Amino acid sequence: MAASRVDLVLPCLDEEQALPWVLGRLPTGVRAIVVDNGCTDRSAEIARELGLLVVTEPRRGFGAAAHAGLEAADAPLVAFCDADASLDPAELPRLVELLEQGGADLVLGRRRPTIRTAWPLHARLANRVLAARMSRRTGIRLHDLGPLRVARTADLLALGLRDRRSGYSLEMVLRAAAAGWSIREVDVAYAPRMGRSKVTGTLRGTVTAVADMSRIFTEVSR
Ligand SMILES: Nc1nc2c(ncn2[C@@H]2O[C@H](COP(=O)(O)OP(=O)(O)OP(=O)(O)O)[C@@H](O)[C@H]2O)c(=O)[nH]1
Ligand SMILES: [Mg+2]
Repeated sequence: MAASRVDLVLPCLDEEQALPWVLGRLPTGVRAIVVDNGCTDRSAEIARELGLLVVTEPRRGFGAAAHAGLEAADAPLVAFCDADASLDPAELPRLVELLEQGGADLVLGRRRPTIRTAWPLHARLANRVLAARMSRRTGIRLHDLGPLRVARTADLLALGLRDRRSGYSLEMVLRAAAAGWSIREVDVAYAPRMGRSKVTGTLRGTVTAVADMSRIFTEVSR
């Protein structure tokens, strides 16, 4: 990959335990944009000490953080990755290659758990139901929501994503498909997160995610 072809958005809510590993895994040509979503730990300091770009987004929510990162991106391609060390940024070049050479417009990392405990059963089942619904809606066979993903920055901004909570990733897939984008999947490793779980490991996180995603299916027209 050429220098700084990809800006990698890392939405971050108290990930000081995971961040050093994640930031040590950046491939050449990838610039990290750490979005501080109201961290009360040392996440933002860790990123600043490494000389990285830190964007502050005080409005809570995965979508608010991810979108603030997208708006700060200026490389031709933008990628997203959880900052909890469950996904490995070193796998990004394969996604980028498929986008650039395979004619895809959005490449999603299909999570393949490294060990059983990486992906709790209820979360895996919920994701399977979600993937089936996404496939039916988009007409594209999809297996995973794909939190590690890459697309063209300008095109993504033009999609006009509106969700600022847990529906953001789904809205991106549905609006991309509705705009006629080619969406492809690549297998990526999924390891147990470092630090405290916020979504799949908590009742509140799971309920919010299900509610937000159901709303997105209703709101985004075919
Ligand atoms: N859940 C959540 N995550 C946020 C928020 N803002 C930023 N993030 C970051 O978004 C990424 C994804 O969130 P995770 O908490 O890993 O969500 P998940 O992978 O669905 O579930 P767990 O890993 O089980 O918590 C992480 O890097 C978070 O730090 C927010 O308001 N809520
Ligand atoms: Mg996670």
